[in-house]
Amino acid sequence: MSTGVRIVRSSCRGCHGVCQVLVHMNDDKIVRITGDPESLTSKGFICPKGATAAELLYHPDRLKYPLRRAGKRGENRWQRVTWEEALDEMTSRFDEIRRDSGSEYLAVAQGTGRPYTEFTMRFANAYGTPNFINPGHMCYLPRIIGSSITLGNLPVSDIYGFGGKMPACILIWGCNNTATGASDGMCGSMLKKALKSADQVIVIDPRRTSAAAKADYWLQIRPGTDCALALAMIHIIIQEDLYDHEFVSKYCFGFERLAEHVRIFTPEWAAPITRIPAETIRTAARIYAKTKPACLQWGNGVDTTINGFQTGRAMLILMSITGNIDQPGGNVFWVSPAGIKSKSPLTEQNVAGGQFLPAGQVERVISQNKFPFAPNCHPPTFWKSVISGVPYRVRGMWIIGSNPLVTATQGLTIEEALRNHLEYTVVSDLFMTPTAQLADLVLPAAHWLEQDDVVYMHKIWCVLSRKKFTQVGESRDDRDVIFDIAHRLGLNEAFPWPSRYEYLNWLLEDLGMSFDEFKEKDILVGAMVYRKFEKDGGFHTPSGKVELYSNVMESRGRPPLPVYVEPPLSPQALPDGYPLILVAGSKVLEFFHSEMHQVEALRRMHTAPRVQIHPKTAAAYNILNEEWVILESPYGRAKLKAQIFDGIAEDVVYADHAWWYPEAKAPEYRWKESCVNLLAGDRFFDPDTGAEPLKCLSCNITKASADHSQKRTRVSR
Ligand SMILES: Nc1nc2c(c(=O)[nH]1)N[C@H]1C(S)=C(S)[C@@H](COP(=O)(O)OP(=O)(O)OC[C@H]3O[C@@H](n4cnc5c(=O)[nH]c(N)nc54)[C@H](O)[C@@H]3O)O[C@H]1N2
Ligand SMILES: Nc1nc2c(c(=O)[nH]1)N[C@H]1C(S)=C(S)[C@@H](COP(=O)(O)OP(=O)(O)OC[C@H]3O[C@@H](n4cnc5c(=O)[nH]c(N)nc54)[C@H](O)[C@@H]3O)O[C@H]1N2
Ligand code: SF4
Ligand SMILES: [Mo]
Repeated sequence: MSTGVRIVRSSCRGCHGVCQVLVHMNDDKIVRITGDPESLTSKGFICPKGATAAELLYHPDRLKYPLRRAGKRGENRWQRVTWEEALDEMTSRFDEIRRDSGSEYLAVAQGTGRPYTEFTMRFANAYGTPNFINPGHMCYLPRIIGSSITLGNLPVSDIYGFGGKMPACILIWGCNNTATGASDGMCGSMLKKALKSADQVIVIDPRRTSAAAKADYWLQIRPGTDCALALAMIHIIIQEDLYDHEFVSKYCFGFERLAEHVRIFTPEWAAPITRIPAETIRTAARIYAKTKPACLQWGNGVDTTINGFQTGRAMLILMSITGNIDQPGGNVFWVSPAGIKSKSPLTEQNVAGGQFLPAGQVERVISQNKFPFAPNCHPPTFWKSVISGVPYRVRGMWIIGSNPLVTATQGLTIEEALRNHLEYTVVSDLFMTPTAQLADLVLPAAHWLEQDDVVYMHKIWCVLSRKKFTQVGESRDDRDVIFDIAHRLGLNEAFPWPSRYEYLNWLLEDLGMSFDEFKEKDILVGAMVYRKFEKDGGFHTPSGKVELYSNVMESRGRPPLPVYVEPPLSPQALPDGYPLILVAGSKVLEFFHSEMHQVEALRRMHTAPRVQIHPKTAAAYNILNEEWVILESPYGRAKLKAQIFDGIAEDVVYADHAWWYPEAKAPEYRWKESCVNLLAGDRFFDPDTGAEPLKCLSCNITKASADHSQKRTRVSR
């Protein structure tokens, strides 16, 4: 039946998603996707990933049906099977593992937060395995957990003006979402608008990002030293009496101890560590404290250092002592729409505040984890244990939406674990990837244009609709597959709904609305209230106050006040031969980590993995713009294309992460060629969260044409 030309609203999931989009259809075919000018969340913005989503959806290489391994593992020989056969096989293998070895012998892994997140953890817990793996330890979770123990909730930049005020000062710290599209539920284009109306903009980034180029102050920090900067700013704000006395005395816990703690952390102390002049640190601290309201927009640059967790805590202290918490134009706690149920019911809110884990899992996981605040297994440690068999060798694994060979560190260890040690691996993905190639069963997952959904994953003030427009092959929503497997394994208590359709209706039932009715509304908005702590009896922390001095940290024998630790993999700490500081990957506009490299339009915009290098350094190393070079660390190497860029310090280079070549020959797709994560070590982790210091490694750089495998160029500084 012809349905003709029509335009339907939905919400994009090209990244973590927040933009409402218009999907232009001609009969059953999606012909174009554009921004929705009437959207409250994104006001018409769309980035290239959103605009080209149909190219990914209809890409000829999409997985279209379940595939069972036919040859040896990793040989790229596959046999098409029906969903029924695939589900039967998984059920019997998962059941056998549970029965013969115990449920901890199955691991469940997911990639970054995606629609499946609500059920992956639930499935792991219902099945009974603590071996739940995801990249959260180095992404967002450190900030969420830090917020949870300090404030009881995650503070977000208030840039929509709901309270009648826009931020007068914006401090962007290790975040680049104005250039990359969106992050952590915030549309970069909306932040850009807020930057225009702010009186003062300060950007703290080792690179001159587009926001830094336009800012009033760009603090070109030495990678990995943010905690020192934050401590010095706290020092100035207290020493110069710029803090909010009323808020501190009424609502903060441990101010005196904080003041005593930061007494020695002067700007003169921080300057040589951070390479930011002491006077600039003073100026930044004064502007941030005096310009009200001020919001601090942090990002993943904060998480991925050896003390990212403490750094986040220091930033929360800055927001708090300046009185910017839950004030219009400051850092606020969004109010979600009333009446919609939590996405993962029958759960308790975990230490990560806002993220929901199934009841019981929190303490159990923590008790097994050497990183006291991480609510998941530590991936590098987990992968090693698969090979060593210590404390036991996990037998099976279900990897949903992750390409860890390329996006995690230790890709070679993961390859070995998948190829030679795990007995049975299932991978759910949209495409064959280097990781999926090592599976025993591969399941075709649904793209966001193939999903009906109630969307409110990141903490945001609204809930959006997402609609299923089409279906390529036999792709299925991950959650439907999790439902099926859970029911087959008898996990009905944790999965009481007959199917995801009933589940979506159940989420909305208290509103008296069905999912079909919700699809017509497209957005539900929460009624924002500010200064909630005045009426709600304070903050959801042990003391009921903002814990500048953290009781939770103290109770776990960890430093209750933030301390700075020197990056352990800096050139200063390593043997000769690796003189450059390596920022190993941040997000880029055109791709989502290892995703979308199949899309020609995006590859035309970003043709190769790039390494940014200062002109003087390039000259010293005799490297030309657009020339292929080899980056090498004590742990590995990668080939990238030089991009001469004067917005980076002379001894710092920045490299794109998560590259592989989907167009290259299977099963490897040349993933080992340009994967900068192979340069990360495996010895240093944030002691609280297990985060890896990806943004402050060290390396050497040489021309790719040099005979590299024979000798390593030694360059003195
Ligand atoms: N060097 C360096 N490394 C990093 C980072 C960095 O900044 N630098 N960032 C880190 C961060 S913050 C994160 S979150 C991780 C991300 O790590 P991952 O989540 O592993 O990365 P992706 O490449 O986004 O996703 C992996 C796969 O999921 C598939 N996929 C996409 N959507 C779906 C879906 O709905 N269902 C299923 N089943 N599959 C889907 C994609 O096709 C892709 O193959 O990487 C981390 N790695
Ligand atoms: N287009 C696109 N959007 C994405 C993603 C994607 O892959 N592509 N991924 C999503 C995910 S999973 C995440 S976690 C978010 C993260 O998005 P963001 O929070 O923006 O994090 P990053 O892009 O990793 O890094 C942000 C900035 O930190 C800077 N930086 C690096 N090292 C340091 C340092 O030591 N100190 C400071 N102050 N800054 C440093 C980098 O130069 C970069 O400009 O983005 C999400 N959005
Ligand atoms: S920023 Fe993210 S949500 Fe917005 S259009 Fe781009 S990919 Fe989609
Ligand atoms: Mo992330």
